Amino acid sequence: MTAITLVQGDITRQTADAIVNAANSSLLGGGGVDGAIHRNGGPQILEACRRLRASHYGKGLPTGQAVATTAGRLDAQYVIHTVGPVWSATEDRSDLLESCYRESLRVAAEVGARTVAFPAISTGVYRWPLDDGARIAVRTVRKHAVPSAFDEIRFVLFDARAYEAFTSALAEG
Ligand code: AR6
Repeated sequence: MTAITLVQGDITRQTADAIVNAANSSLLGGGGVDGAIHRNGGPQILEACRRLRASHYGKGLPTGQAVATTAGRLDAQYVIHTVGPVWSATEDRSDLLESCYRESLRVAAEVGARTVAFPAISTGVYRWPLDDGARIAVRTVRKHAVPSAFDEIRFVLFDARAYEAFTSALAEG
């Protein structure tokens, strides 16, 4: 069985096999989770991202996809970078947000990460409404976390509001 757990705090302080980054297509850093991961994980992560840009991802990582690098100084083996969609009031981009969770889990299983920490992708700079983002996250992880592949999928929520949104989404069953 895979446990789905919730923690309030800074994702860069977590111990896990893989920590998921809410990145942007450039893979070269930004604010929010991305900024904290590069700041606290150190320059090895950026070096690995630059190599990815010079090889497989010349045009950047497309929205909804995921890729793993070293976790540098973080207490993890891997950072899995994924690019969430920017919220749109006129276009339903839910499939892309779902894809972020699904593809991150696929990459995690590929590298053998059994404990994976996720932030609430797209709910910060990209302005996705928290309750809806939480529902999509929980639903997608429930659907795609293969029980034999994962021990724990942990959502790490920065503040009380996000923690409550994920608590409700989990309770909705
Ligand atoms: N630990 C856990 N959660 C955090 C942390 C942290 N250290 N910092 C922020 N959050 P965001 P996005 C929460 O903006 O919306 C970057 O510039 C935050 O409160 O990190 O996918 C990238 O480079 C929110 O609930 O990611 C992209 O350009 C959630 O994490 C863009 O932002 C996600 O907020 C991606 O935007």
